[in-house]
Amino acid sequence: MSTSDRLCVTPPLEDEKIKITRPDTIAAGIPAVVSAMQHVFREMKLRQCVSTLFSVNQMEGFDCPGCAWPDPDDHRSSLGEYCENGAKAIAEEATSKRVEPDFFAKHSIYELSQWSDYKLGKSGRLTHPMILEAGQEHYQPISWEAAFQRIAQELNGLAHPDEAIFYTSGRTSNEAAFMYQLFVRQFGTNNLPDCSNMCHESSGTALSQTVGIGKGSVRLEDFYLTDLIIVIGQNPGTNHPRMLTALQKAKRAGAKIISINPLPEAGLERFRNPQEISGLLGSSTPLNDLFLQVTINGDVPLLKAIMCLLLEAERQQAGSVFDRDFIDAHTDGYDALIADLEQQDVEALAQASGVSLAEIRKAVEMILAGPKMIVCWAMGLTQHRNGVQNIREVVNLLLLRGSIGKPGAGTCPVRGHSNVQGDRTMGIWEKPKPAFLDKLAANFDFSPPREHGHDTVGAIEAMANGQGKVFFAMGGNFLSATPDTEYTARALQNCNLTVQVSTKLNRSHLVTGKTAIILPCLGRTERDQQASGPQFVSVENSMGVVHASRGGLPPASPQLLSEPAIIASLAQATLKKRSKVPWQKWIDNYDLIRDAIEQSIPGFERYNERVRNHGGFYLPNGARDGAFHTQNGKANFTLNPVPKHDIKDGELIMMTIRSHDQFNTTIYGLDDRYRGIFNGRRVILMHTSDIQAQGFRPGDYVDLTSEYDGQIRRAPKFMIVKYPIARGCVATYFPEANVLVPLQHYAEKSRTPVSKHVRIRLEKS
Ligand SMILES: Nc1nc2c(c(=O)[nH]1)N[C@H]1C(S)=C(S)[C@@H](COP(=O)(O)OP(=O)(O)OC[C@H]3O[C@@H](n4cnc5c(=O)[nH]c(N)nc54)[C@H](O)[C@@H]3O)O[C@H]1N2
Ligand SMILES: Nc1nc2c(c(=O)[nH]1)N[C@H]1C(S)=C(S)[C@@H](COP(=O)(O)OP(=O)(O)OC[C@H]3O[C@@H](n4cnc5c(=O)[nH]c(N)nc54)[C@H](O)[C@@H]3O)O[C@H]1N2
Ligand SMILES: [Mo]
Repeated sequence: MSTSDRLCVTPPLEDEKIKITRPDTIAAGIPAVVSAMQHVFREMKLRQCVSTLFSVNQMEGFDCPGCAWPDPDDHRSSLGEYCENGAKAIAEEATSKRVEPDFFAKHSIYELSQWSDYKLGKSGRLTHPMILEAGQEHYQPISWEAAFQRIAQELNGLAHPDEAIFYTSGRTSNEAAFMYQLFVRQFGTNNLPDCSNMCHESSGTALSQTVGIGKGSVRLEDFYLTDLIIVIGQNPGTNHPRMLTALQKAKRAGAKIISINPLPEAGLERFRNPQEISGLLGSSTPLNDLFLQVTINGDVPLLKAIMCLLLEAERQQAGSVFDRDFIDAHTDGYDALIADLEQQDVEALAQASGVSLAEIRKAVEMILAGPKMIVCWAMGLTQHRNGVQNIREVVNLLLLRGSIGKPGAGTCPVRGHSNVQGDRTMGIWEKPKPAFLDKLAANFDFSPPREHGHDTVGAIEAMANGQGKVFFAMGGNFLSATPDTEYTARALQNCNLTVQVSTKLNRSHLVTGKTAIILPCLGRTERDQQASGPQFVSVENSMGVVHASRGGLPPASPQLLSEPAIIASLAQATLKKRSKVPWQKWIDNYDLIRDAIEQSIPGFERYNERVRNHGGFYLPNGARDGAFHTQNGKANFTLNPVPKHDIKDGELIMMTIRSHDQFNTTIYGLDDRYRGIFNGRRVILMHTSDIQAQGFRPGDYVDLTSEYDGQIRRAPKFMIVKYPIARGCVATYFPEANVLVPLQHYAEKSRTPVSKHVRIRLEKS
């Protein structure tokens, strides 16, 4: 379906007056504060702004609904542990604008689908449960009770529970996530795809196999003890701005930083800390000591080249480079790795990586300068066909240096959504471990389904071929976040019922199953009042700290229910006497949910007591302590071949990335300040020589096509922007370019879509 049809399934084309300036080389500082304040004051009343911004990420406050970067265990800035993009996330949720029933009476879904994602989001907070009856064009109000009955009826009418799919986005609290997976399993399915499938699934898969835990191993303190931080495939200046403060502190403590990226990202060049007076006055800290401009997906050859050169140095002086004691005592597969490295041709590796051997030698020198190293990464490594291998190669490097399981060293996959890690800990997973299911069976007296469920790709396929009939989403924007938008739209439209638990309007509310329901819920910033008094929820950050989050604002509407309350009501309506869980009691007092979590999941001993401690508590982490809970009890070296790409003449490699003014599919604004792109999003960043070679000029408009398995996908009208990106590589924004990402191409083993590696061609628009 194209944008000219009645229902627009992709972000519509608009007349954008795009302005281009030189990319920034300094992140944050005054412009960040100004930008944050503009967003906040546009959305919120002044009185609320001040108290809300001051309580973000404070010990007694709420967890920032932005990213999952951890808060300092001890000292927290009195300004609020705040950052520009955190402030935007808060303004987005705490907006004073409302989407009430008369909004839907006025605007049909067809009309709304012609609105940009930006305009949809800016309409305000959803206030009432709404239903779109089959064949209708307008949502109408429905009572909560009637909504739960309709969903229950549809679910109970299915031939098999596996015909229902239950998606989760990563903002859901631990309490809501635990209840949700329990309800879904009591209903009878493991169809629990989540945003993690599109995000750090490759990290979880690789780390579980190699070091025995699918999470990172470092704490924030390790940044201040380390010799070297490698930031690879990640753009912290935009996506984890508070990480820049940690990098600055690390540098002041003597660490060096290498960044590896096809783009020179401003956030890694220099940083003005907006929380320091000197930063506001203009003094900036250089962060990067070395920038390696790798080609898209050139990371395996680059890391291999580094290891080959390390091996060379080790050969010159045995024991001086590799940590043999650690390797002998704690690892498996060393000899095979060395044999593999010996087969490699370093020149060819450098060539494949796009980085010169001279630059790679500089990196090797920096690695050799100290024994402790941390590697941080995000979507630049995970969203590739060889995403799992990318991360296993990172682990190989750390293991050779014995740089894990000790202070100042280890793995740091930087998580995306603020509780995506906690949701997985709570059992949101389509492939649950038998031991976890055994616990649920014993504690809640039922037989959980044992067969694995659908992940995100599997869920889209199931809906497309008619096996998935009910789609329920706990948050998120499934249509726009997943690949192959037009195919996914048809899959969703194939369902009998789609239900979205949401705070804000998005395209998934408009492109729906035959019947659609919106259940509006409380956000992080809001007070959650239940029978026993005000409640708090808890979340787990990127470094495995579980802590409380308490909202302080009055709810956006008196109609809103909390996510736990929605799940409890739905579970009661659907399962009736089939469930022995005291759903209502859990809602009256969330401590009882936490007691149930404590009984079911290791690491949550004395949950209610410890979550009330300042700053919360750390979950156990074997890799952090040097204990590798893999099948063989060792940390495992792995062999990861250099990926081969069949790039045809004229094709470019496209990565889909985030602008500075978005949170995934939520568009805060139309600027990408650090990259010097203003007032528009349909741009394609290209190297000047590629622009020339393709016969275009900066400012020209092109249509993008991708061809996979004989099918051509098309995204019209992108403006060419000259940018210092690696040659042969281009960048566009997600979700505008998602139509080009083929559903059937995903990472081996983790099935994460290849959103950072799409072969495309350009045509004059
Ligand atoms: N403000 C804001 N914060 C966010 C989000 C947001 O949208 N907005 N999203 C949240 C979520 S869910 C997530 S997962 C994270 C995402 O955080 P990031 O992973 O930082 O986000 P991306 O924009 O996808 O950027 C990926 C980076 O990888 C680089 N890259 C792409 N391909 C390759 C490659 O092949 N090799 C290497 N070495 N680098 C590559 C890109 O140039 C880019 O700098 O951020 C979270 N925080
Ligand atoms: N091409 C391409 N595609 C990608 C990516 C990419 O880099 N490139 N990145 C992928 C990644 S890393 C991720 S994590 C996914 C993200 O996928 P999702 O998590 O599905 O998408 P979001 O845009 O984060 O979801 C935003 C919606 O969540 C709802 N929401 C916000 N707060 C709350 C809340 O507190 N409760 C509830 N119930 N709802 C809430 C709002 O209605 C909002 O419209 O996208 C993936 N898709
Ligand atoms: Mo993510």
